[in-house]
This record gives sequence, structure tokens and C-alpha cells, in this order.
Amino acid sequence: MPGGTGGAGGAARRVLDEARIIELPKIVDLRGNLTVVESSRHVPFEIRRVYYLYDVPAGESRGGHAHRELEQFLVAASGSFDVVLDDGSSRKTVTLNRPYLGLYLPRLIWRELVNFSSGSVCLVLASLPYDEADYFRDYDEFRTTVAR
Ligand code: T46
Repeated sequence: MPGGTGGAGGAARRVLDEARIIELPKIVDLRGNLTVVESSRHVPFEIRRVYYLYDVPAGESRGGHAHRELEQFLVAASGSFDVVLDDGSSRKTVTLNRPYLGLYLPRLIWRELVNFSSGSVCLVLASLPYDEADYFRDYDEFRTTVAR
């Protein structure tokens, strides 16, 4: 991710604050625990797509982009990783390491996933089908757009 400014608040700051941890139901059982996610109930959008990242080699990162409309919910279904978030003026890092805690990401947040532990799995619930046109893959373009 390019160098950030950690700058002042304003509207862009509030976008970053919308990114938050949501605790999911955890049904404890001697046979093993169970966590459930229902569309528009436990996450604040209708789930239209599910994908997952796994077998991430040590030292590799994922993401490095933002979305125009897509909302997502990230869960460390196994292991752990860090999510570096940037709304164009502020930056924060969230560690995911519990399968019952997910990170809600609204639109217009630049994200990078780093520090994957061995064997980790990142489960992603998404509000829209895959669409390459929804991506900002250039940080300067993203920053210019959100500054408007
Ligand atoms: C995000 C992080 C956590 C598809 O064909 N369908 C899909 O649903 C997705 C997500 C990707 N792809 C293809 C597009 C690329 O050719 O898979 C390839 C890798 O995609 P990408 O570079 O976007 O993968 P990541 O892991 O860098 O990013 C993905 C999501 O795109 C992104 O929204 O937040 O996971």
C-alpha cells in the first residue's frame, strides 16, 4: 500500500469508522463450536457471493484495492491475518483471529491483507457478484475520487 498521510477527519474519516468488527453467534458444543451468518441479519447487506483465500504463502499479501459499490465481510475462518484499511485520509489495522468475529467493510475502503498465519483461511461474504469494473486498483485514482 502506498504511504498514507494519517490526515485529518471530515467525511472520509467517517467512512473508515464504518468499518467495524461484528461478533457472530457462537454455539458452543462439546462436539465442536458452530458459528452462523444469515444474510441481512448478522451482516448489514444481502449476501450475493462467497469466496475464500487459502494456502497463502508466508509473507504474501492480498487485496491492495478498493471497491466503488461492494460491501464485504471478512472472517478468519482459520488462523489469523491483519487487514490494513485506508479511506484516503486515515488508516487503521485490524487483526482477525477468531472464527466468530468478522470485519464489515463498507464501500470506498482501500484494503490490504497481510501477515497470514500458516494454514489460515479468509472467508469473504460479498454484497455483489464479481465485477472488475467495481475495483479501484490504482491508489492515486482512489484517493482523488474520495477526496472530491
Ligand atoms: C478483497 C480481498 C479480501 C474472480 O474471478 N471472482 C471473484 O469473486 C474474486 C474475488 C476474484 N476473481 C478473480 C479475479 C482475479 O483474476 O481472481 C483473481 C484474484 O482476484 P483479486 O486480485 O481481486 O484477489 P485478492 O485476494 O487480492 O482480493 C480479493 C477481493 O477481490 C477483494 O475484494 O477485499 O480478496
